[in-house]
Amino acid sequence: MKRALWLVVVSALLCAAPGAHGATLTSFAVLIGSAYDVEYDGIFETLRDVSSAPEFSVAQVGRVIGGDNQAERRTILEFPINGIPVGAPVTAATLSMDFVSGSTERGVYAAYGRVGDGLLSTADATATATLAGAQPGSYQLSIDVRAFVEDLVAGGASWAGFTVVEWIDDVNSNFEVDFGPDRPKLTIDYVPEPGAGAGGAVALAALIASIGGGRRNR
Ligand SMILES: [Ca+2]
Ligand SMILES: [Ca+2]
Repeated sequence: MKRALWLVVVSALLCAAPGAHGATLTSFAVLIGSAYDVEYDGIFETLRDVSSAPEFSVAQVGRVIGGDNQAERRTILEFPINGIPVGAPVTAATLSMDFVSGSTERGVYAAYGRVGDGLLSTADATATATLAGAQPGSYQLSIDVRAFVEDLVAGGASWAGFTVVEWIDDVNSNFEVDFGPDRPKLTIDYVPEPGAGAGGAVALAALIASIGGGRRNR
């Protein structure tokens, strides 16, 4: 769990990137899991938590029919977004994943959104009521999830949850879960409200001071 805490701190620090009129939060996935439905019966009975995977590791998403490795695999991601003031307008939000192997040039990837809770569960795998965005397969997946994230921010959510599904049979793809820049991430551009923005900056400065970091603003 040390690494998870570290990611929370890094995610918070990275939010200090104000543009001319807005700010950007880059939140790396703190929680990453793969849920498995071996019998294709819609019940995801197995959950693999790869949030603290080694230096370089991969997780899978996809649906394999036949062969020795059958299962439908769905990816569960949760990102902390509590650095954004409640109700701030969101001008852009992108869910990024870096695929390293598989059938990513054939599939279509759908990201279903949900309010996160800071926990991985098999129930997250079937939380597909809200389609946040979709994109044809690519090794560099960048799904536009702006409208969904704006709703989350309006509702004061602390975590953004996504369940990623590959929409084609007989494929499976591996994406990177490394603790580097290619870890799944959620990038959010938002406009701080006049009051809330200042409060956020003060809170961030307090956080930096509390960990003895001291980053200098130019
Ligand atoms: Ca099953
Ligand atoms: Ca969850």
